[in-house]
Amino acid sequence: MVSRWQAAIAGVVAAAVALGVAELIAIFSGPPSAPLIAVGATVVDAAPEPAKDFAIRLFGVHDKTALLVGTTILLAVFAALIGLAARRWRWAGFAGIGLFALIGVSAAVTRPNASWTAALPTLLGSAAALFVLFGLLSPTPFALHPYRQKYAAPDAAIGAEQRGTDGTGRRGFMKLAGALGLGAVAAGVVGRMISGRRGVSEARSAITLPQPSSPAPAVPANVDPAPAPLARYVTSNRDFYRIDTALVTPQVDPAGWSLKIHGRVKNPLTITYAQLMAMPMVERYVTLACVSNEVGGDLISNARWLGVPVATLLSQAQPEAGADQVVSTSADGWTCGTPTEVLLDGRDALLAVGMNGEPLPVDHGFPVRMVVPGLYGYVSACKWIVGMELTSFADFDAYWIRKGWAAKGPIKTQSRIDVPRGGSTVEAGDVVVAGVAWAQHRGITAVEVNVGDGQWRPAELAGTVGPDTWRQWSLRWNAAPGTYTLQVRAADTTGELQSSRKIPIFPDGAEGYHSISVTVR
Ligand SMILES: Nc1nc2c(c(=O)[nH]1)N[C@H]1C(S)=C(S)[C@@H](COP(=O)(O)O)O[C@H]1N2
Ligand SMILES: [Mo]
Repeated sequence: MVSRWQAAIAGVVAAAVALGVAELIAIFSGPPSAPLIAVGATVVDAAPEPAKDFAIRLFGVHDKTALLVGTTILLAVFAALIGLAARRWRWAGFAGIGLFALIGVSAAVTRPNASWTAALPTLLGSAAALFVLFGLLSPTPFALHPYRQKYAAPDAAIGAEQRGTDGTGRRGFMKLAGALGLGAVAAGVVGRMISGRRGVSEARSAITLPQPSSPAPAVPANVDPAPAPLARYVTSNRDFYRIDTALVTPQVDPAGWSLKIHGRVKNPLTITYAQLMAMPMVERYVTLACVSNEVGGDLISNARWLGVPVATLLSQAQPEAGADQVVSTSADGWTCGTPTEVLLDGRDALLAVGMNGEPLPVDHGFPVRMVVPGLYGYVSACKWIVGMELTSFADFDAYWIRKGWAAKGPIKTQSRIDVPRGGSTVEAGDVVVAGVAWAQHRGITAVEVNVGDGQWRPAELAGTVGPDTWRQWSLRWNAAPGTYTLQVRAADTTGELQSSRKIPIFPDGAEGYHSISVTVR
């Protein structure tokens, strides 16, 4: 019989082979069908709000990586236990691997839009795992293999004390296990690489964006006050914040893309990418913000979007009276619900195909996403959009609403200090305090800064193209040596002053003044 250690290693190697083989099969059946991704995605969707909150607080933007690493470690521990159990009882090996296969297959075939082929990576991976597990656990591992003799030969020379009790040799076992483990990792890496290549980045580069029939307003010269602010008025695609639940970015080919507008409409319709691209396009600057942005946080960015007004399509579909919610569905099954009224009130709500002059980046929703000025992303900014269903708020709760977030998500008036950085030391004298303020679709009218003396001084506002974007502000402060707490607050066109009450992001966005500490020397 192999030793306990060898049995545990056999279990882990079998699991690695299962995942490696699964990644290779997933080249054909699609990355979301790989068991690690399918199970991870199921966990993400099922996680209750407190668990998700905890993970984000602990791992920040690395929460998805943490989930995958955590799942892999758990899997390795269970695999070792299965190896140990199978050493005694053969049936335990079958049962253990069978259980994992069941979990993997159930997760993979129940992902949105999954076909039966989604079961293949797990099934073939598990078959390979059974073969490897029992091969390694046998008294003469893979003895039937014709090349077995080659591995066994050098061992014969190393003396009985170094060999296993069965005479096959510990070294031979480790070599085999190591080779299989390495092979499994290589298979996984190669599988992922090929899947990545088979993505839609080529289809994306082949796209030429149409000219807008209604171009974006010219950006005034004074939107970025000197000295250069920390966040530019227009965020580059590369720097634009990214938030979504996708463990692997959905790869949606524009050639096969269509958008179905259905539900409570008089005239259900389906449009293709070519049809959408042929429609009159408008181009607008809109600042997106995430409801999970903490006071002072950076989950907010501004871009120039090119797209078709949502209202154009809705008016073709003709919503029925009482259909007060439009539920957008992403290719990966994520949903968000937007008030029909907001989409029809004349604001520049777009089905966007372009971002800062380029086709939408894949991470930001290629080929088509929704952008709605004034609403947080979780109720409006559906990426990889494939469907819009007219329904009512009474009848349907979208993804985040089921987890307790507010059904309606208007963006709150907020402001942030970007320079100086909190906790930094600056030279006494003329200090520039600067940052951004936002109140999308209402527009910022004033920003005030308190440099620690209780007085609110008006900051200078930089230019803007309109109410749908954030706005830079700055203040010259004649600072004497000391330590100060700086605070900022903004007012919007409703005349309302930003709320000073400190409240957390859940359930409808944080409130409170951004406050930093600065030392002047
Ligand atoms: N398909 C899909 N679309 C989505 C999300 C998502 O998880 N899946 N997240 C939303 C949220 S919460 C935000 S804040 C914005 C962020 O868009 P960005 O990643 O382009 O900045 O996308 C929205 N659209
Ligand atoms: Mo968000």
